[in-house]
Order: sequence, then C-alpha cells, then structure tokens
Amino acid sequence: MANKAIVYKSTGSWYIVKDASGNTFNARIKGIFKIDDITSTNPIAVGDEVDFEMENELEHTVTITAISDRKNYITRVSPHNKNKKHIVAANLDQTLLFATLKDPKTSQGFIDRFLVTAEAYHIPAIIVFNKIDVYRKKEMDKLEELTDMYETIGYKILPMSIEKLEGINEVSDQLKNKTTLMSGHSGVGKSTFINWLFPELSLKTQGVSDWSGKGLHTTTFAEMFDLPFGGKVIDTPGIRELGLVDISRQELSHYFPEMRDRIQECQFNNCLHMEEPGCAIKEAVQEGDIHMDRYVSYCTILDSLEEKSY
Ligand SMILES: Nc1nc2c(ncn2[C@@H]2O[C@H](COP(=O)(O)OP(=O)(O)O)[C@@H](O)[C@H]2O)c(=O)[nH]1
Ligand SMILES: [Mg+2]
Ligand SMILES: [Zn+2]
Repeated sequence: MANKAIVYKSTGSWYIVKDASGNTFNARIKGIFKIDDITSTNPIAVGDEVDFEMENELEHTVTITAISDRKNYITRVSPHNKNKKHIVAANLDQTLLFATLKDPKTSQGFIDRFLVTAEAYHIPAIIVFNKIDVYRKKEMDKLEELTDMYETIGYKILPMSIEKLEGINEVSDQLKNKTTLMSGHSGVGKSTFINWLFPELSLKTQGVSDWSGKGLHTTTFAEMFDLPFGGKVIDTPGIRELGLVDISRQELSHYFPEMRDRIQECQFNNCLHMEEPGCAIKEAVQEGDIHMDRYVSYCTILDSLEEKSY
C-alpha cells in the first residue's frame, strides 16, 4: 500500500508534505502529472493528497508518485502566463473572506465577485468584517446593512476586531475540523488572525503603510497550518483575487443564490436578466426582493465576462 500524505506548502519545485502520523517531508515530483484536464502551471497544490515513496529517510526527502482526485480546487490566472491557470489550493471545506469597511475599505463589488467565484467552485463562503474597532457610525451602519443583505441570501456574516479581541472566538469556532482558505485583500488582517491562532508562528504582518500595494513584490506561496483544536487553515499571501475563470454569461446568475431560485420564472430560458421582457429577476429587484446593489454587481460582472462563441 502506498504512503499517503497531504501537501502543506508548495514552493514551486519542492513541496512540504505531512503523513497521517504527522511526519513532514520535503517532496518532489517524479514524472509528469496531468490532472483534471486543466492546463496549470503547477501540477500539485496545497491541500492535495499524494502518494509518496521514501527517497532518503535521514534527510526526510520523498518522491511524489501520484495525486488523488480532488474534491474541489480553486485557481487564479498564472502569474507567469495569462492563458494558464495556477491552482491555489485543493480539497477545501470552506473559505473565510476577510473584508474591512475602513483601513482599507473592501468594496461590495469585490465581495460579490469573490462570492460568485466561491459558488462556481462549490466552496461555501463565510464573510468576516474585521477591524470593527476602527468603524465609526458610518461604517457601523454600512455593516448592519451588508449583514442584513448577505444573511438574507444565506451567507454567514461575522463582525470581528482582532485588536480588541471581539468576535474572534466566534470566527475561530467556524474553523473547527474543517479545511479553510483565508481570503481577502491584503491589509485586512489575515496574517494577524493566523498569528492569533498560532502565537508561535509569527507570520509577517504588514504595516499600515504597506497595504496600499507599493513595494510588496516578494514572491510568496500558499501554506497550510494545523489548528490545535482540529482543522486546517490555508494562508495565501499575495493572492489578491481569484480568477473568475470559465464562467459563461449565461450561467452567471446561477452563482447568485437569490437569483438561482428565480431563474425558472423568467419568460425566456436564456434570459440574461438585462432587457428581456418577462424577467423574474428584474421584477424581484423592483419589488425589493433582490437587493439593487447585488443586481448592480451582477451587471458589472456580466459586462466583464466575454461572450462565448459557439
Ligand atoms: N485596528 C485594527 N487593526 C488590525 C486588526 N487586525 C489587523 N490589523 C492591522 O492591519 C494591518 C494588516 O494586517 P495583516 O494581518 O498583515 O493583513 P493581511 O494582509 O490580510 O495578512 C496590520 O497593521 C494589523 O496590525 C483589527 O482588528 N483592528
Ligand atoms: Mg498577510
Ligand atoms: Zn431574467
């Protein structure tokens, strides 16, 4: 029987894997892997389950000989080649989207685009609004409005301040016995949260002057950590946005849960919910049953998707 391990870190040519007994090894690939029929620039990603053979027991090096089927995976556009995909992580149970309404402000457009991606990959998303300690009335009102809007559609929203240790246990409770991908713009507190979960880790956090972007071009890799209370988290430093790959204009509304339920009621079965008559989606927007801001996000994303030629 083959030795099995999970990939915890990928640095390009070498991987760090851990077997069921908790032994870690430096691993590399032998041969060529073609997986899931996707052209990717990295054949194996964090979260992958692999078979391995011992290469050098003393040096803790092993050879990866096979990769198990993935439950799911997320990709982004390859940093090296725009036409290829880069697998960010595999076998996820959920993703925690970190957002902030101040310092910096996460736009609703970004959140909605992210949620569409998560829906398309069949990965449940939870949204954490961090840094509530710096919110003033304006941001608190917005938080309430967004919470109401997203909870109505079925997303879980958790307010948090790592700084003031508010709401932080409620967030960490969500991670128990699950594999969770940490997502969100840089500067929203992902590393700070991971450092709170694992005090011994001391991940580098970014100073407030850094999150505007400039000067942060260090090459970074996704990494997975075992939670002391059961479960795993994956940090993806440097990954700003997931790729909205392979979503057709026709299927976009299926990834808006509040639209998905109503699409059958549109007069035309290829309705894009724009100018078509008898559109149940537009009617629901007018009735206030679908939030106008979500519909605006839908239109913006639709606009950005290229018409597929058949
Ligand atoms: N005021 C406040 N600042 C926070 C909070 N959480 C994180 N920060 C700060 O936000 C900055 C960016 O945090 P970091 O963890 O590096 O963000 P990341 O890019 O998402 O990993 C750092 O200066 C943190 O100290 C919070 O709850 N409140
Ligand atoms: Mg970070
Ligand atoms: Zn319609």
